[in-house]
Amino acid sequence: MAPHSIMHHLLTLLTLTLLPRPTTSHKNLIIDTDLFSDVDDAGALMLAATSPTTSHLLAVNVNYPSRYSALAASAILAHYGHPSTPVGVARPLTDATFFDAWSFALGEYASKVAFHFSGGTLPWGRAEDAWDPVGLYRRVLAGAEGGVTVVSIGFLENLSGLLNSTADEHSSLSGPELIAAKVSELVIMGGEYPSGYEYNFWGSNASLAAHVVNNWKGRIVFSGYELGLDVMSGARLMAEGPPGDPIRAAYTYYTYNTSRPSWDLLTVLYAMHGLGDMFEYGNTFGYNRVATDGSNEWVDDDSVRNQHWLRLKVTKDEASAELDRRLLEGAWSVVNKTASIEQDRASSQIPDL
Ligand SMILES: [Ca+2]
Repeated sequence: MAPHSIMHHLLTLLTLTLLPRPTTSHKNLIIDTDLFSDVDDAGALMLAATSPTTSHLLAVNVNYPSRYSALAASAILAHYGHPSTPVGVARPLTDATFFDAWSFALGEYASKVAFHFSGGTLPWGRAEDAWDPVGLYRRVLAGAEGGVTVVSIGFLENLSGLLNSTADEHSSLSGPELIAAKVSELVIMGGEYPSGYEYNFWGSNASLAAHVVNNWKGRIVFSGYELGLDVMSGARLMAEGPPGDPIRAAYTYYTYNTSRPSWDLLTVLYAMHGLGDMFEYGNTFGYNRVATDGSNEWVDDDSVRNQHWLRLKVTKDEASAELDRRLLEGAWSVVNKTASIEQDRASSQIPDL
């Protein structure tokens, strides 16, 4: 081996050693979702619920007040083996169902998933039993062992309520004190980077989105509109997923067999696994500022080091393929062990004994 190739070999080894490894430790997750007007929330919930070793799904809060959103969240959790994970929902509850009055291309899925896959802590007709989201945050955070990652893939009202909360039966700490003690990272799908005007910040109550982002003291990582827009997923799940799978059904009801952008799936993937091989930070310092109209702008302040926005480190096609693989694997993982073993055999060429 020539000296330069030895050096090349050593550098390769060094590089491999320095690459961030996917974490195998358990992460505590709370997901805050507007499971209603887009189906990527449903896919993201499935990824979190079926992650084999890396997440503890402590609670799901729904920030859109439709009773069907809460019931669908409960149904999805139950289907993927989390029948007792508590669900909170914003009040007052409504009977709203999604109608695509803009493009007429998309269909409603929340009520259908809630009805056909009824289960968990909120079976069909029992949306009123859902937790108050702020109470649920406070109870779960107070009782959590180790840090909790909060993932926001919708509107920010519930988190604004948590920030405003005061001592109660769950904890003697105020909202900000409880966050400082227990939340290790807040991951937000919202905004556009370095600046823009994105739905999750303006679509419900922009001043409350501004309240959360501008006042949160701990670490925040943002997943922007541009990150997931061209990463399409769902087609493989619809084509190759198990017939009785609720997320396959949701994608079919919603998209009519076309892939969707993957904003919430990428956000949950980062929350569970960190940067891994798929993501990098788009900045080294600075912070996000949200205006009261919901627009956002990155402020280049080099004294602030605990806020980042994400960029893809792989191509959009590679990210799509990885999400499709995970959706399919998650869907099949709960059907039966035999199916998984058959898939493993087929993919790894293990001969039948
Ligand atoms: Ca969402």
